[in-house]
Amino acid sequence: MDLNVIVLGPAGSGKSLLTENFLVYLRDRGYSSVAVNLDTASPPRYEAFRDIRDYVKTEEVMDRFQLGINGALLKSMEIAGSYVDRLAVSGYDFVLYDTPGQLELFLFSDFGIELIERLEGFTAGLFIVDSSRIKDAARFSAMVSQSATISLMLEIPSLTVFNKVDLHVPQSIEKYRSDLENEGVLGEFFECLLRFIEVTSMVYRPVLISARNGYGFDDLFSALNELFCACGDLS
Ligand SMILES: Nc1nc2c(ncn2[C@@H]2O[C@H](COP(=O)(O)OP(=O)(O)OP(=O)(O)O)[C@@H](O)[C@H]2O)c(=O)[nH]1
Ligand SMILES: [Mg+2]
Repeated sequence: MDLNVIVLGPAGSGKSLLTENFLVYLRDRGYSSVAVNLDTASPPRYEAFRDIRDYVKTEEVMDRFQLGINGALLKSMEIAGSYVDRLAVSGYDFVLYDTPGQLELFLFSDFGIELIERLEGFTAGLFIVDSSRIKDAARFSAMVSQSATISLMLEIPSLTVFNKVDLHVPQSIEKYRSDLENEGVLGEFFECLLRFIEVTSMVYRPVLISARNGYGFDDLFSALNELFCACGDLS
C-alpha cells in the first residue's frame, strides 16, 4: 500500500512514543508496518527498521567537529543527507518516520525535503501537539499555524494530532473560534488559517489521542484514511 507517515512536532510532544505504540496498533490489525528513526540525537526505544544513528550520532558530531548541541544537530542533518537513500523505505503498508525533537531540523533542512521526494506511494504528516501546553486560543492558533507551515514547506497533507489527552483535553475549535471572534486581527488570522488548512490538508479535524494508552488510535487511523482517500479505502 506504501503509505508514509511523517511524525513531526515540538520537542517532547510524544512523537517517539506514538511511533512505538501506533506501530503495534497497525501490526495488530494486520498491516505490514515498520518504523524509521530520523532523530540523530536519541536511540529509539522501539525496534527501528532503519535508524539514522547507524550513520550519524549527534554526540559523536559534537566531539568530532567541536560543536555545541545546536550546531551539532544541524551538522548531523547535513551529514545524514548522504544517507537519504538508505533511510527511505518502501514495500510496506505503513512506514512511520519519527523525526527529531527540533521541528525546524526536519522542516528547513534539505534532508527532510529530499527524504520526502524520495518516498514512494503516499505521504502525510502528523503534527503532534502536547495538549497540556494548549492553554488558550492564542497558543492554539500558534500550533495550527505550525501545522500549516508543515503542509506548506513539505508539500504534504498534514493532520494536527492532540496528544496526551490522558493528562489534558483541549477545548473544541468552535470554542476557540468564539473566544477569538472579537479579538480583531488574531480572530481574522485564525479564520484564514482554518481556511488554509482546509484547502491544503483536504481534511481538517483535530484528532485527540493518548500515545501512552492508545486512546483515539481508531480515530487517528480513520483520519489518515480520509487523508489518503484518493488512493482508496485502507480497511
Ligand atoms: N501522559 C502521557 N505522556 C506522554 C504521552 N505521549 C508521550 N508522553 C511522554 O512525554 C515524554 C516525551 O515523549 P516522547 O515520545 O519522547 O516525545 P518526542 O516528541 O519523541 O520527544 P523528542 O524526540 O525528545 O522531541 C515522555 O516522557 C513520554 O512518556 C501521552 O499520550 N500521555
Ligand atoms: Mg523522539
